[in-house]
Amino acid sequence: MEEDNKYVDPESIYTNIDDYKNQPSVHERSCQDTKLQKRGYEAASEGRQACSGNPAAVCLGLLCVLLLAVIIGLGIKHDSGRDQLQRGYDNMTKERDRLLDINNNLTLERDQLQSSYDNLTMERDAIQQKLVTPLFTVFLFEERCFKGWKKFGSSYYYFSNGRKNWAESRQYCREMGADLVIINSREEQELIKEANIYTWIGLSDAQTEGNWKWVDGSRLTTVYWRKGEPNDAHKDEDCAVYLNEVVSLNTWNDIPCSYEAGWICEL
Ligand code: MAN
Ligand code: CA
Repeated sequence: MEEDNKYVDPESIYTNIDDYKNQPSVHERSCQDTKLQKRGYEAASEGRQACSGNPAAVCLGLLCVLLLAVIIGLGIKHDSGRDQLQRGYDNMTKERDRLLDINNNLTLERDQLQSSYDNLTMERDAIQQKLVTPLFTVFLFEERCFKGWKKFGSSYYYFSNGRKNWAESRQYCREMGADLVIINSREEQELIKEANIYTWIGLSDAQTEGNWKWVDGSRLTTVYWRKGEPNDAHKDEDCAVYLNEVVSLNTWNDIPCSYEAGWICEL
């Protein structure tokens, strides 16, 4: 029975008005209750209900914890995403460097190949010049021999049938890989006796009057002018012909280059 009376209405403990006036607010009382609870007061059960039973505070606390968890979670996620990006970036950088290396190697190989190719081309050209060209030239010589070319010494000679002016005659020879005949020996001078009466030779002073030069630019070594020639008659005789009508070996005359005559090519 006494057990039941242990609970005392908190307000009944204030015995006078001052005490009543000084009575704590509801909250203060609630905390007093807590204190009482701590002291093992029997009203602990009610006090517990009043303090821990504040749902707003609990919810706020829980919300804070949840928010904290979310923030930490997001932070971790953000960190892992950033790490992933960093790893991706690192991998890309490595891959780029690897590709740059490959590119450099390929460039080097290409340059080496180009260099080898250039060298081979040069070697081929050298071999061609040493071997193929002379063979081809000999073949052409043989062909030409059949068509009126005559071998004498180390040269081949072509005696024309038709007539052309000096420039056209020379052009004909050049198209055959030859040029108008250059006479620099008595033997050559004698050989040409077989030619037609008027035959162009590769001698001209068209560039500078009186300065006779062979078509290869060389000066005269042996001279076989007719007596009184060259006389540049009418001031327009700049090309030399071989005049085959005379018995003498001195057969050259200068005449206008526009005349038409036979010609001799030498190769
Ligand atoms: C004569 C001489 C030569 C000249 C010819 C031109 O034969 O005067 O020197 O070249 O005429 O036809
Ligand atoms: Ca003359």
